[in-house]
Amino acid sequence: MKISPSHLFSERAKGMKASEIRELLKLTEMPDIISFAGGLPSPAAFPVDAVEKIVAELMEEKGGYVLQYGTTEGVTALRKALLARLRETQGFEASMENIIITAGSQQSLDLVGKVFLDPGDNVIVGAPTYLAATNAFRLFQANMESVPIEENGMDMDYLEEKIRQIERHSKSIKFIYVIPTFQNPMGVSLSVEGRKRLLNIAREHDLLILEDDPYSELRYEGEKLPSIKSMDEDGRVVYMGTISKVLAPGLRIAWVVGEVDIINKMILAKQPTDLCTNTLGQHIAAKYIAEGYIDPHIEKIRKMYLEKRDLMLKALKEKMPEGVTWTNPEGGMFIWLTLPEGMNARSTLEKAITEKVAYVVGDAFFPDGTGKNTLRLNFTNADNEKIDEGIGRLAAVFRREMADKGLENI
Ligand code: PMP
Ligand code: G9A
Repeated sequence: MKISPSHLFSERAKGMKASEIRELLKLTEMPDIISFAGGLPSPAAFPVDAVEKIVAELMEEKGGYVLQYGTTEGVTALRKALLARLRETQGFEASMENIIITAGSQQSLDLVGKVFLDPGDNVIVGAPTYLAATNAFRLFQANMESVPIEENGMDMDYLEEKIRQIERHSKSIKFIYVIPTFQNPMGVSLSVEGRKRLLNIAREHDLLILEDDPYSELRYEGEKLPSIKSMDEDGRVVYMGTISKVLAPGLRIAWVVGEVDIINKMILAKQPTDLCTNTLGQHIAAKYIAEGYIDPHIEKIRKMYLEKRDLMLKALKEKMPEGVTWTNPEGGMFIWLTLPEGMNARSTLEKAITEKVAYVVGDAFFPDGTGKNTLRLNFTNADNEKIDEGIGRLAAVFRREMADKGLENI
């Protein structure tokens, strides 16, 4: 007879829950489903030929060296190439001791959790926010306190009040987690004024800001916004970037830039996890950036994704029933839909899946489980010719449900 190990699991393990995105990924890998679910790049956006050439060159030039273990902080050539690029694209200077390479921003979130969070600590996040970030912080038994996200990003008045409220109860807040540009899941961005105010609030209350920035280079229109890190005068911003959305998530390469003491703790936290990030992937990324492949590539995928975004917005406009509203993102990968009050995006998802189209339910992104009538659509992954078809199927599901609930005349 096999043992039942449940009584042996740690308190931490008992609280774990599956990512709704990861669960859906299994389903949406089925070939006949049109998936607007996972935040996946288009497979057509991967630079297969350039990577093939780079790998051949690396083997020729460096041989087994690129297959060896590396340091925990990451390959020197990649850290140098990234620092130069961050200076150019994000407007901040940092030194080699300020950067660590991680196995994806997901690992960066986990390491931040390991380094900063004790059970019962409070973390301030958006409502909604990236669900795998809150899952990562919850693993350290932290408590999520949420602040509404609006058209211009996090509501700063609400944030100030929320912090005061928590401090009145003498509770510890460790950091504010934000995705300031083309936020996941809503696609909205925090305004310049909002960024300045966020920094002032963090300064006043002596909090860290965790700036998660996978999407800022995927801008299709509008004015570029400064990174919060570029305005940080006292080292309270921990900046996280990744190549997942602009090059390839399969390489699992990302970085954290922050004060030396923070980076050193993250190095220590990473050692027991995986010793180092995959060396070959780091060398590929380093060459891809240092040899100038990256900019023309991003230019190319911006055009590709702009077209996809516009196809989805057009289809939504043409097909969605009255009463359904959505965001109009200037970049990134997501459009956020709000169904009429009284609708439940979880029950419509079941119906959508029978119609072979998928999205991620909105309530999964709300730390308190609200947002039942919301959902997230990814527009970068599906083939262009499938976007219109998929939105048509979704619109039919919503229209039927609204009729069943007597909500069609909103
Ligand atoms: N943060 C945000 C906001 C994301 O959207 C994602 C991926 N969807 C990640 C972190 C993780 O990215 P990766 O681990 O691929 O770098
Ligand atoms: O595949 C993943 O889990 C990454 C995608 C994230 C997202 O859909 O936001």
